[in-house]
Amino acid sequence: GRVAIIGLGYIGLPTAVALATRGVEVVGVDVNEDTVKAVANGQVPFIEPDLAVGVSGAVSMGSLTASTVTPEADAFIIAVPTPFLDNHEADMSYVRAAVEQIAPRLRGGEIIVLESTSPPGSTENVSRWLEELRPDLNPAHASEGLPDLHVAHCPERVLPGKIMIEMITNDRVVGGITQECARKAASIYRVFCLGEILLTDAASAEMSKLVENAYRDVNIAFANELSLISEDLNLDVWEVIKLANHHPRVNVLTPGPGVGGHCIAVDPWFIVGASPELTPLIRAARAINDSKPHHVAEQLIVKTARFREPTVACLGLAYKPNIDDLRESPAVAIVDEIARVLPELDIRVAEPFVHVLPQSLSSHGNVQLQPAASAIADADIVLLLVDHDHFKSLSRSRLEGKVVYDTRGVWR
Ligand code: SAJ
Repeated sequence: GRVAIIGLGYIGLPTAVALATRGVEVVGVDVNEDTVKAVANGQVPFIEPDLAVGVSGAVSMGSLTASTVTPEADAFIIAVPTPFLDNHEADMSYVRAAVEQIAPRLRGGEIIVLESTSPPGSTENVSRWLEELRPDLNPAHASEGLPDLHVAHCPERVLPGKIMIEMITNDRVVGGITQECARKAASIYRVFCLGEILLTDAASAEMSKLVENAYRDVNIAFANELSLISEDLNLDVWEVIKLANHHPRVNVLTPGPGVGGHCIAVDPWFIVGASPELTPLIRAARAINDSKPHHVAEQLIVKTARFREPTVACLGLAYKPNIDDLRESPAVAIVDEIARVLPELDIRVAEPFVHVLPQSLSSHGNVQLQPAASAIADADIVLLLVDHDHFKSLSRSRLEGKVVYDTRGVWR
């Protein structure tokens, strides 16, 4: 059968490749014409290891095509963004728009999977929307006697930077509006998933995904709080954590300049939104991780006081190592704050994965992009923000005589 994947981003496109390279006819759908054009030509509009070769292979095999129009299909996978709004609620408008595109194509019998990370109750909402838009069909809990639709949630859980591997090897949770929906939806993932496929109800699937990212957020917050305590007590947090982690039941994560990306800093809020009175720990973790970039900027600003006309090298802008993704990156927020507070400061930014500064930084007159080696050579202060391999491989002798602020513990 044919699978239509709505949304050709970091999740939709790799999923399209995973299916298409195994012989499934896949139509990738996106509202962005440039994205559709790129994919139709076998190209990838963003960097993710091994994805480009997969897309060009699947397109030349003829199993992957791209369109701005949702076609008829046997299964639909919704992989559109669910960003959060200022009030920390999820913006479900892209999901709603996808459902409106899908509804007129349905004949009965189709599988509709929501992959986008969504607040509790969202899959149920999708099935209600379908019920509203197509009263002639039965999205699994309407009146009997109508042709069935099979609605399920299968949250993505791949790690950016390792998507193509984790897409195949990770276990998958598939939660259906009914058990039959879960079973049907699982059949799509069996095509490429070598991990276990765990069948459950839609609400448990939604919550399990949010719990995974909240778990990580809380644990990173613990590490970040330890870094603040260690600074206060004049201890090396990396040494403390390394020692503690020798205990067989302790595994403290790594402190850093803050938590970026579009998942870990967002998803915990969906749990808070669902149970506002019962989430003090999850909120505290969010607050600690969100305050870390400001703390780093403040500390850096203190360090500049001992120089007359200091130059600062800021290494890294991405939200984590070895990827080009700047979304919600603490590094960008930190450089922005420093440049704003000290407009006279000479700031050199090195980011091997980008060729132009993001608008939020280029709008400051005092920030320029430079290769790492020369940025360091010109600098009085070196601020390491991202643990890219590229920076780890730089010779330590370059740092001699400079004030070093290493937020990732790379040079300790
Ligand atoms: N970070 C730390 N210390 C750590 C680990 C991470 O400061 O010990 C920071 C990173 O530098 C980064 C942020 O946290 O700024 C998030 O990075 P990440 O690698 O932990 O996670 P993401 O956002 O790239 O991907 C997560 C993954 N979730 C989990 O590991 C539980 C991924 O599997 C999910 O699919 C993804 O969210 C998603 O899309 O939800």
